[in-house]
Formats: sequence, C-alpha cells, structure tokens
Amino acid sequence: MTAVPSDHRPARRPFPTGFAWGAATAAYQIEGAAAEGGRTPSIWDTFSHTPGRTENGDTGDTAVDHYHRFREDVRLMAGLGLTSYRFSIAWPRVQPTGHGPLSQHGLDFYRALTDELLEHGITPVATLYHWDLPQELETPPVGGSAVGGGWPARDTAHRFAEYAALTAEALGDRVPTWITLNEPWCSAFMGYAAGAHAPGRTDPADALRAAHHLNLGHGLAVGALRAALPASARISVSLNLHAVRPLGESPEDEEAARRIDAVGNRIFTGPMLKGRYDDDLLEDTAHLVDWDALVHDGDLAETSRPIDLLGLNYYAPTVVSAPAGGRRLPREDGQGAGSHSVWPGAEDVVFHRANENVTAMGWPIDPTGLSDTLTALHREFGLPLLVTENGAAFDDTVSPDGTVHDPERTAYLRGHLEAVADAVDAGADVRGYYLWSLMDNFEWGYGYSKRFGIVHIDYATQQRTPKSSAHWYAETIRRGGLD
Ligand code: IFM
Repeated sequence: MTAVPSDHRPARRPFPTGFAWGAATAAYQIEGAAAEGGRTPSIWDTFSHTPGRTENGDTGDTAVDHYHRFREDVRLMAGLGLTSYRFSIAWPRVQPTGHGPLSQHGLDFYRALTDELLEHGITPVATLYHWDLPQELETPPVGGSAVGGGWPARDTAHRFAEYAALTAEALGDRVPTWITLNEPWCSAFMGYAAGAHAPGRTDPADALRAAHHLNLGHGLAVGALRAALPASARISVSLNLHAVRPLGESPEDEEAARRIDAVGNRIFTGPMLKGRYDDDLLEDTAHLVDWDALVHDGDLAETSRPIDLLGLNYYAPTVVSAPAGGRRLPREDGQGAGSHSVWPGAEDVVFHRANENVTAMGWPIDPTGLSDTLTALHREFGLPLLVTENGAAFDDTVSPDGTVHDPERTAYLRGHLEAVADAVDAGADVRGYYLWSLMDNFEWGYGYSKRFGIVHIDYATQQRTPKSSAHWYAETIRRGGLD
C-alpha cells in the first residue's frame, strides 16, 4: 500500500489504551479454493449452486481468492496499521466430514495465516462458525446414524463442540481470542425459517430448534475451548442484536417491539448470559415448538458457561409497529401470517424501512443504535465488549485514475466510531472495533453485487485497491482516535 499522508494532529477523541483497531471477514465470503486441500462442500456451497438462490447465481467458489493471496492481504492490513484481524475458520476445510479427525491441510492454511498475522504484529481473532456448516451435517441422517439434520438436530451441537475442541488444540498456541458463533440469529432464522440463507429451509419450528441447538453448541464449545486453550485465552460470541425501536409510543407498538426483542435478541442473550429463556418468548412461540421437550435438563447450565467478552455486530436500528387491525392469533401449524417469515411467533409485526439516508442495502444509517446497544449491554451484563462487525455497502466506482473515493463509507465509519466513543464515555468497557469488511466480498444472497470493503476488489483481476475510507481508517488508527 502507498504511504498514507498524515497531518500529525492528535486525536480529539482518543480511544482506550490497548483498544483493538480491526477489520473482519468470513471464510466463505473471501477464501475461494472451495475444492482445494480436501475441503468439502458446506451448506453455502450447496445453496449458492442451487439456481435462483443468489444474485446472478454467484458462488464462493473463487470469492476474492484469499486462500492463495493471504500474504498480500496481510501486508495490506499491516499497511493500514490494523492491530487485530477477525477471520473465520471454514469448518469443512479443517474437518471435512464434520466429525472425526482434522485435516492437516486445512490446519496448515490457518497456521500460515496466523503466523503471517503475528509476524506483522496483528493479533488474530478466530471465529469458529460463520455459517459454513459441512453439508454432511445438514443432510438428514441415514442408516441409524445420529449425524445430520442441521442445526434443528441436537447432535449438531455436539459435533460443533468436538470441532471447536480439536481446532483449539491445533491453533490455540497462536490465537488468543476465540469467537464461537457469528450471528446465530441469521443461522437459525434466515436459514431455517425464511429460507433466504443456507440451507434454505422454511419451517418456523425447525428455526426455533436450531436456535436452541446453536445456544447449546455455543455453551458446549465454551467448555471445550476452556479445556483446550491456555488460561490467558479469551472466549466470546458475536451476536447481531437488533436495536429495536417502537414506531410510536402506543402500548401496541411497545408490545410489537417486545415481541421482536424476544425472538430477535433475548432468545440468545437469555440462555447464553442468564441461563434461561424468558417466559414471554416461550409463550409467544409455544404454538410452534414444545420447549419442555426441546430443552433438556442441564442444557441451560451449558448454554450459560461464562464468556470473557461479548461481541456485537451492529449495522442499523429496527423500527416496528403493531399489526394493523390488531395482533393476529397464531395458527396451530405455525403457517398462515407470513409462513416464510423470519420472525416465528411475531410474523404479524410491521417493519418500517427508511427511504432516506440509507446504505446500498437499504439499511438506515443511525449510529445511535450502536451507542444505545453498547450502553444497554454494559448495564445489563457488565461484560467487556467488542464491536465485532460494523460497516456499510455503497455503490463504489473506480475513478479513471484507478482510485476509489467512498466518502459515504468514511462518514458511516466516523459516525459509528463516534458512537463507540459515546458508549465508552457512558462507562461501557469496549475493547475493540472490527469494521466490516476488510475487502469487498461474497455478500451471501446478494452475491458480489454489494460492496462492504474498505479495500476494493476488481473481481476480474483480483486486484486490491484501498478506498479512501481505508486511508481515513489508517489515519484514525495512527492517531489513536477520532479527529
Ligand atoms: O456480510 C455479512 C456478514 O457475513 C455477517 N454480518 C453482516 C454482514 C453484512 O451483511
């Protein structure tokens, strides 16, 4: 990367000493090399290769070829001055069948990546699960085997803990911070209720089962990680908590917000951080799933094993109001109002999207949701916090001189770092910020049509070009805070 001009001014809003200035990515979104080194298909390979599932039929087969270009990418990170990098480990690359021994080939890739990071003074943060379940664990079990059925099946939680233990034993000497799951809400509800994410299933009861088994898998993995890692290791989870706001002040709108908070947020924070599912959540979803049968004795002690840091992924607030004409009674079969809704038990709640001041995803730009959520998490749980994702997609263009000028992204990042500073001022112990994303990449169902990176990718040549937001971020890091 070319040298970044610096005006040597000190930060007006300095961040705490030791604050991690990071960027985040995920394996399927960047690695490519989908069939190399013994990697087997994940549910996202199957889903993206199914016609009609992703924009333009895009897949992660090649992505941004990070598997072969990781050294160049680490040099880019070092040039920006990143102090930490959050990546995810592809489960089907290190444990191709989803059970049994690990692949040395797969581990070698992550050993080389983490060595390269450490040599450049960048602290690795590894996420164990960013949505790429080995396909063999999703395919229904055959011949009396317990393995398969995806996250609605209890066995998958145990498979995840086994994978976590083996991976931590292999890489624990070089990775100080481990994140169990990324955005389990998306895995459960986008994957098994709405069908918009892999594996593309649309059964609200299965989505709730998946949510519990993700909670269980998280807790079992925390136990396994503690046993495998040095005492100094830190363990976390990344939740995309919805900053839910009622549209108006009516009790009906407040009730709509309560319902979304229950199935959007507390379905994970409850079991993970308090050892319980709240009664209102159980009541809202009782017509869909038998919670007494789903949650076994001892499960909630597992799900709530203590973690060291809580990771928050934040992009935009969620504004809701009461269903027009009043709440619709659920049907016994869970179908009816929005049968492919991503909100089981709250299908009739009305969501309000903004038309102005939005990103290319149509997501409203409102950093107050970030400061509010960080402050609320600090008050409720008292844990050290990380912002493990935050960023924006815009329709970037390359100028004739080859540069990419993205002032909207810089403004977004600046506004959200201000929000982090506000939360710190209010007492929240925020230890780091990982912007999403280091590079443009495969944005799931949107394929390559949405660009979140601070580094532009020319997908035809794989050329990397830091955008103006990258230069701004580098200067912010150098200064240790906001100008
Ligand atoms: O690209 C995703 C990421 O994989 C998970 N969090 C949200 C990002 C933007 O949609």
